[in-house]
Amino acid sequence: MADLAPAANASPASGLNPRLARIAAAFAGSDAVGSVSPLGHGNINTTYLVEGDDLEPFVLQRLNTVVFPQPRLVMGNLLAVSEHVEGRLRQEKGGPGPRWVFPKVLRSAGEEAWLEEEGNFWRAISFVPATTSLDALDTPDQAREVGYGLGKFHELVHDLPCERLADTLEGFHITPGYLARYHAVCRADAAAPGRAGRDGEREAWAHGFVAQREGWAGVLEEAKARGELPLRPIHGDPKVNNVLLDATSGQAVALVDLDTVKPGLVHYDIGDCLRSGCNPLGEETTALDQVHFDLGLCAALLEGYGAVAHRFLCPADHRYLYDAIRLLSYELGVRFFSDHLAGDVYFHTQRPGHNLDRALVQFHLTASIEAQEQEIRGLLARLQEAR
Ligand code: GN1
Ligand code: MG
Repeated sequence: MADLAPAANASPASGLNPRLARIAAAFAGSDAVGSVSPLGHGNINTTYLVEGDDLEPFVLQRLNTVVFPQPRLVMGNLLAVSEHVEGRLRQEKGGPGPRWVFPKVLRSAGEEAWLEEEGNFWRAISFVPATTSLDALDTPDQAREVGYGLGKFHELVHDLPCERLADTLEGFHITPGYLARYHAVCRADAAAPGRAGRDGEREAWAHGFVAQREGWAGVLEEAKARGELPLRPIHGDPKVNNVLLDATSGQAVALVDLDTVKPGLVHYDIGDCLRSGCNPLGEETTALDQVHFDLGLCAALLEGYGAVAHRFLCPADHRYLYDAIRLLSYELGVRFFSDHLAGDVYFHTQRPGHNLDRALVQFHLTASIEAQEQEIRGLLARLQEAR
């Protein structure tokens, strides 16, 4: 992916990159910007934390407009969801339940919710202080909180009509579409010369893994087409490090990374959260033989989710939850593998073969989910009974 903005570390001795400082200042009102430092390690957008002596810290992000070709619509969705959730949170205020924060969109000097500069699209949102985020979970308490966080988010948005949200990322989580792209990439790849990071043996294994499951991969889209599963507002990317946990109590307080909020199936979110939360080695590991889906974390995550989910899940939703967990892991594997074969054009990578490594992690995780199907179905049955 072309990355045209200067890197944050290309800064002068003062430590402040002048261009980033100028862009950050547009969202900082009259307060001086002290520092702009890289935040997190997303695979798509570029994110910074902006701080200053008198400044409320905020998150500055350059949206990847190759992935999100209509960034104004992304902001439209974010504003619609935040208005809805703010209303819901105002009603709840003073009521029971733990603290919950919805990050606020900041206005630029031009009073817009974004800044367009030299072909780049920038926006800023409030920073949620005194929180941590984890790339992988290792205790049931953490998993329960992550599950609760996703459930809380779904509960807050489920009554926002989908018509108020645009489809900002066509084809997102439509597994048959990713498979069609995989086949197109395979055809082009067959004619392309070798590149660094290629590994014939591991690629052949991955091709076989994809092929064996293709017949089943339309399961959620078919249920959606039959009218069994309704569209609802979803987060789109609720992997564990997008759930912020209070630094002291460990309780979930916010979901961040809201660019993928749009109409979809809650199954995409539930599957994505579980494939991420129940993989204790995390999606960047290279210890493939140790990759596994952890049932203890799964039980706790579903327990946290179930504490709120009974307010909006319907019986048909429950029928497809096992498939969702298996599918989202498989789908992400197909996406990483296709990107590897296409020459790493979508996900940011740090080394040749990085996307192949990531794909194999997801395929090993899928195999571990399949090997534990009965146990996972047992845990899902408990979720259905939860009240
Ligand atoms: C991407 O950029 P990031 O890390 O928030 C991707 C998700 C994947 C994730 C895997 C818009 O999210 O779908 O699950 O990488 N986002 C998009 O780490 O494609
Ligand atoms: Mg994301």
